[in-house]
Amino acid sequence: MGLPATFLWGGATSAHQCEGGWNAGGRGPCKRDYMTLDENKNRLLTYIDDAGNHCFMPLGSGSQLPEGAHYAVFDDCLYPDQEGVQFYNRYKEDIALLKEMGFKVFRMSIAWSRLFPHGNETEPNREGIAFYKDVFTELRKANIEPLVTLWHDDTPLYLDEVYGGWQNRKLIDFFEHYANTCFEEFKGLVNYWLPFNEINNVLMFLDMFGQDPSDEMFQAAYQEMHYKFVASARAVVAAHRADENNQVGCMICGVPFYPATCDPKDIMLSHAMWEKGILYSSDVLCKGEYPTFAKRLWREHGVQLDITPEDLATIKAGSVDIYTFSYYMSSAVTTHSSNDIVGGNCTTGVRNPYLDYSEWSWAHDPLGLRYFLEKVYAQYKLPMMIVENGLGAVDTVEDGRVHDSYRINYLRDHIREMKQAVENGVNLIGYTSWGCIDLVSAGGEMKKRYGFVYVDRQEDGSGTFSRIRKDSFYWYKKVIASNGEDLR
Ligand code: P53
Repeated sequence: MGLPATFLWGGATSAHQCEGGWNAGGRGPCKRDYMTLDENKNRLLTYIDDAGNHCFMPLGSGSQLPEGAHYAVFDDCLYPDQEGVQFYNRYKEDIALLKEMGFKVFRMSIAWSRLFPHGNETEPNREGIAFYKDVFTELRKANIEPLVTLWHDDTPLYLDEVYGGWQNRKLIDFFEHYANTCFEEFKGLVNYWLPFNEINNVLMFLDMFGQDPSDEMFQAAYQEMHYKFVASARAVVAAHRADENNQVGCMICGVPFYPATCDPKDIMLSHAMWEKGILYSSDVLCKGEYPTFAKRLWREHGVQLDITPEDLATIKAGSVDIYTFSYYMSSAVTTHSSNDIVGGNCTTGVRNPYLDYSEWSWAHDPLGLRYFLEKVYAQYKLPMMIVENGLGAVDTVEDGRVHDSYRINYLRDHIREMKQAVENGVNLIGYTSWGCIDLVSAGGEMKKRYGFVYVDRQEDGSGTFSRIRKDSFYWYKKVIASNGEDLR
């Protein structure tokens, strides 16, 4: 049967991880601009307190400056996101490379603070609008469809500091105005939109990586997500109003949970993780209503939500058109004690003895992708798109070449299973692998690379930013040209 001829092959990025130009063109700052790494790779924000001391604090959604302090850049620290991989200056060269691979779609995000430096202005920064118009036009010229995320972990700093970020209901209005501006300004250039990246993470990651998260942390997570759900729904309504060709997706971090044993308690635990981590958000975004188990989840942590009848009506009116998600790995969970916890920068759960793990302890599990696709499709029956997938690995340049067979193997295995899911009836419309051009990882590391294109930017901040086609570049080009038939 194979994939439909219209299948959207491509790759994905986010503004703060690739653009750079953090203070160019009138852009306002966001927290990630002040993020540096310590020797243990902990992500820290740098600031000066009211006594003039240089201080550090962990990056987190709740991190708030002490009274009288301000964020500051220190000369002896490195800030990977400030320069990214200089997409801001090199986008023409980059888009030419994507075109050479035959990309049909390119996922990127708009930096909110490039359009609204504080996040709450009435009039957008025209230089920011002009930049994205140029990028979208360049993509269109290359016959590449833009797929645009509006929020990818980069709330304008001002909104975080003055309003307390997504704990504040006012953010919904600011976001709606920002989204509307995008739909109006980029009308005719962009038709695929994702309001929020990995909206479920706030909650799912508390269970996956939180060390004994408190009820207050759950309260904050559920509240933040509720405001984002309403903001997403308003964006969906506005997108459809602005242009009937607009299609809007949810964006779920897709982690399939497996019971680590056949103990019914483990089956129920993995079931509960699906509910809380995946289905809770997916139901709200795709069905337009909170699932029946939501009340139980709130009760578990004594959560009291600020949630109005108008919010629920908005959510109902603004469900998404496409189920979009990222997939990197599965997670095995158990009620039994186990010392074999998976480390790495993000997954807890126990080590799955049937799987191999990457250098960052992420499981290599292509069947998990198929499982996620088939299970979720049966649930929502919406067209689906995989908008992130890939292998973060260390690459070495030898005589100007990068032989990344490990990456080709990972992608090939996942594309095979994705095709199986399509054979099984899943309506899958596209696939964009993550970090198609090397970019700064979410953990702030440069050496964790995903790209088909190598960027000469090193962990210590050295490098020329020049681009090199990796072996996977030529491989992916063939995959696209054959519409996924030639995976050799
Ligand atoms: P990095 C964890 C687990 C799954 C998805 O991640 C995740 C994360 C965050 O670390 O986030 C997405 O760079 C996210 C991207 C991110 C990408 O996965 O840590 O949308 O911004 O870069 C890969 O290897």
